[in-house]
Amino acid sequence: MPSHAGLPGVATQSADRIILHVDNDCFYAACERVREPSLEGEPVIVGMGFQPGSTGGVVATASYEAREYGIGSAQPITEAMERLPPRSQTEPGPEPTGVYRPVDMQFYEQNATAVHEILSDVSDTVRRVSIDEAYLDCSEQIDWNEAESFAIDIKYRIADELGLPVSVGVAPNMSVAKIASDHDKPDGLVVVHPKEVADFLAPLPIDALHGVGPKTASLLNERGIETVEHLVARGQEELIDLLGERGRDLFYQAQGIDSRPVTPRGDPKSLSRESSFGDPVADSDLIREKLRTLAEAVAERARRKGATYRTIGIKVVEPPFEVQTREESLPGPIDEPELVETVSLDLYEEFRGKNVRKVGVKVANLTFPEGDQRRLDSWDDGRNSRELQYHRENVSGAQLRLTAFEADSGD
Ligand code: DCP
Ligand code: MG
Repeated sequence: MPSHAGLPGVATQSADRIILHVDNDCFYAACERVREPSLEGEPVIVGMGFQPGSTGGVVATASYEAREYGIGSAQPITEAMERLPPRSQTEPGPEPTGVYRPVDMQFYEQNATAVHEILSDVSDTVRRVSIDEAYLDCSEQIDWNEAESFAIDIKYRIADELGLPVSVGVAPNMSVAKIASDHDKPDGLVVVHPKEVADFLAPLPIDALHGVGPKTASLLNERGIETVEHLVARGQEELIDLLGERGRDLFYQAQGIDSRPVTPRGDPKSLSRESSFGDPVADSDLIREKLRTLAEAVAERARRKGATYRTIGIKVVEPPFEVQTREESLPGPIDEPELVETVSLDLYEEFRGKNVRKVGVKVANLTFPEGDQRRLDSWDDGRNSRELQYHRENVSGAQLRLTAFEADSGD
């Protein structure tokens, strides 16, 4: 097993993890805006059990403009309409009004799936936990100094491709990442570096902690516990006396301790690693060197996971956010680090001379043959000895083509 010590960002300890929590802003209302862009900037209220022309149902969500009027999830529509009367198409008046829409679950699910597809494309370790939120473990894809730019790219891509705003929290574990994504909504991005966890949490009101609703908050407030710092200061025993086992959970959460792994469902679709330059560069030697390092890291990770790949790709980000991807399909699944490097460098040729902010390498179309490691020079299924030969052929300019010959050794 090759050692991965020294590869940048390859985390070996849980403290090094880079976890993202991605949560859509006013999700159902934002989906209504996708369908009806004129609702941008308007107070939009989506009602569960609501029908146009009626006053029934409860608020599923409200856009941030509507929240300004005290409208929020779980409120009866009648109450919301007292605060913001429904807008009339025919007689728009001077008073502020709200736009009310019924829930359309099928449409929201479609949008949620599209968000999830983007997240699964940018990260191999994604766990969707509700219709509009997911955790990503990007420890092996980026370094901490890339975290902010990585999150910006995700936000930009979801906004650009789907027209949906998200808030992202980045932290060394799931619970702090969730608190961080909530911290600056909407369109938020909060990065909490491992060393900043305690300082970030200390001044927050206790209802910033996951699972602290109005009841628990007032119970704690009555005892003089208003901030996370106060909660930690009381110690575990007092919190357990007050809240039972939940007190213990809160005590850990308040200290930013959470070792839960992000457990994706199913195998990853791709493995990638990316790295940005401090300032954009055009120096192809520098860029090629970075691609080599990334290719090595990605191929190493694939091998460690027992994955073979049929596609090798690169990503080149030109300033400010222009993401370009190129990929090459292989005729069969392989585990061949040198080819990852060669193909990545060949794909880069097209961008030679261009100013580049960030590059990435990816292997995709993964299969997990469970120990049956495929190498370029041997293809042994135990019964037939086969040889897989790859012939590289320069077709035109930088275009690289790979062809495979599967030669039966004869039986
Ligand atoms: N939802 C609901 N009823 C609730 C809470 C939420 O039907 N009581 C639905 C509507 C939300 C979606 O779930 O759009 C996602 O829930 P969130 O808690 O993430 O709320 P939003 O995405 O609407 O707002 P935020 O910007 O606070 O995340
Ligand atoms: Mg949300």
